Amino acid sequence: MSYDLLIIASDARSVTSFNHKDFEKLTGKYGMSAADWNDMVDAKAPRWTVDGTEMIFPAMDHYFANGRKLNISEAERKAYYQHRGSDDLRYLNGIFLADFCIRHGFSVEVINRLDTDYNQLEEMLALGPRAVAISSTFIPNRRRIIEIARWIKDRDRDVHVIVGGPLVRYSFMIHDQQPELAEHPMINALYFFQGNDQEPDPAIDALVVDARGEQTLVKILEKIRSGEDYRLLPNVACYDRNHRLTINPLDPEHLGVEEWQIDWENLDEKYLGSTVAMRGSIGCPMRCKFCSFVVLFPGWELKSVECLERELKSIGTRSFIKNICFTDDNVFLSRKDVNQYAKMMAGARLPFSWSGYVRISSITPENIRWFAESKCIGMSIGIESGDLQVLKNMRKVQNPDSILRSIELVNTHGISTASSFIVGFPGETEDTVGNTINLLNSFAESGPALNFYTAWVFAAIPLTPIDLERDRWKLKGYMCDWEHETMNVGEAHRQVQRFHKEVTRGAYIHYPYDDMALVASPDSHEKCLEALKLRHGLAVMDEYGQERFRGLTRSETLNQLEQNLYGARTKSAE
Ligand code: B12
Ligand code: SF4
Repeated sequence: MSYDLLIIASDARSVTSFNHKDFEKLTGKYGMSAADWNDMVDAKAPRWTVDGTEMIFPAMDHYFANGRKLNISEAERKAYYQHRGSDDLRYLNGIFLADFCIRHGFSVEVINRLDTDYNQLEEMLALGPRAVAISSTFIPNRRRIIEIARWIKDRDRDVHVIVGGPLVRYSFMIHDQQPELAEHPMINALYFFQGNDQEPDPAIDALVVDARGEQTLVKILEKIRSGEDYRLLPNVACYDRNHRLTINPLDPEHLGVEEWQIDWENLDEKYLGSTVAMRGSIGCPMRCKFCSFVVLFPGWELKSVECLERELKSIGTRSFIKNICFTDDNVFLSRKDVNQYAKMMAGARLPFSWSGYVRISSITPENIRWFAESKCIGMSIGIESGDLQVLKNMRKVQNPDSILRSIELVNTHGISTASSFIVGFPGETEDTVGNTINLLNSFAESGPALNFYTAWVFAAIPLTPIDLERDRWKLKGYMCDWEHETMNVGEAHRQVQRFHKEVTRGAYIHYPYDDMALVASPDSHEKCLEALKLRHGLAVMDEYGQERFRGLTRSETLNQLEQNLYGARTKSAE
């Protein structure tokens, strides 16, 4: 049996597959090592680990039940993660492209996460796809994509490997608008069409440079089916017989946000899971100065309330879907929109819970009730900084007082938050980071919900609004090799470490597989909160060799954690 297309939707290993030794040469001057690089690119917070396993709650159960030992097999480890449900999130790039191609008459398989499904890739390749589409949405690194493409070609020389999505589009934009960056080592490592990439890579047959690209993909599949050459199609980049890169003329695709509705009711269950991603808009009307997304999609289109309601109800017909994640930064953007959308969702009595990105300024005492009634269990919030001036520099219109009020309001309605912060934006100093740390330490803890955070080192991405204001901030360098008037990347990295050490309450280090499960946990809020605090302390002490956290030694922290989770079973010493 053969089929038309295999789609690879994500690969969590992608961010850590840089050659950090190369980068060490660049950023050594800021006191950064290759290991720092690993942590920085992945926004890797210290996490409590035992024998290499991150101590998410089922692992803790095992550890304490076995006299503080963790003898688990790889299969058990995987089961722990799956048990928590979030492993079953199906990404929207995979769902959308599959639905689009199927409805254009092609047979399609999807690998949702390559990092956990390498065996599946082997099996799917054995079934003989005509083409493999590697989506760069969640593989934002040229080297990793080439690695995957070569792996595929080693097993099937005849399959057509097509790459598309945001990384390819962004690469094209840099190549087109800032060709002088082609030799910069980080730009080169990350993006296509730059210096090193002028050498052809025989593993990739074509790259689609359009911001969307699904229609071009369908045209490529049609050509492959009829045995014709697709390399001259508009929006396609490939290498010619003389090994020269050719980027064909563009023919921008425009499929309005309401023009293509995924056929949620009929799409085969194998493409969906208990959690699916969906979107209510494309683009964003804001212009935060660090943001590269608005470079990719400068416009903004929002689905109407009626359209979104129809879509949500059609998802509701699939009883196995228990949760949805909105992928937009902005369905819940302006207050007026939020009121309409939240009210509609509350009224629709949908059979699943949901989470999404919400802007702090759009949350009000009135609309939060609708959010809660519509079973919103989690909000992702780009807070970015706790310092008013840095927020202004970022063009992020919010202030620390309103952030605190909103977090409390959201929590009291049982909605947990995952907030993200950027450290090192122009204007950042040790003092402004201190203000951000104070903000987090001031988050209300009255519950019943919980708060998590991620802290990123600022990246100076070409073409973003801040990149276009370099002189004003004396900004030099690109990506994670930068310095400006008030900080450099090495200092920003150290400030992120300080962040983890000094945030001692309010919000806790995010463990990807635990957070949503904790949110749904039947345990009391006090118990979950205390466990998060103690685990945060263990992570910080182990990572930074700190002797005490919140006044407790490591051994006292471990005892309290066991006591907190299992009462009488406490051991007196480690
Ligand atoms: C949601 C989201 C997340 C969530 C995902 C969970 C969820 N609920 O789905 C989380 C928080 C986990 C996440 C993580 C990361 N994300 Co993110 N994320 C997004 C976001 C907001 C939506 C992505 C999405 O689903 N879009 C909807 C789909 C349908 O659109 P799409 O992917 O663009 O695909 C369309 C086209 O691009 C095209 N297409 C896609 N693939 C292909 C392939 C071919 C062959 C063709 C022809 C076309 C094509 O077809 C689709 C339909 O038009 C985007 C920004 C945005 N609004 O798009 C950032 C975005 C994708 N993320 C980004 C980044 C950098 C990351 C991280 C690497 C951050 C980090 N350093 O850890 C990680 C990656 C983790 C990993 N390796 O898996 C960048 C990607 C940049 C890039 N690839 O070059 C984006 C674009 C944001 C930005 N700053 O610009 N992310
Ligand atoms: S960070 Fe989010 S809100 Fe700001 S411009 Fe980018 S997508 Fe819009």
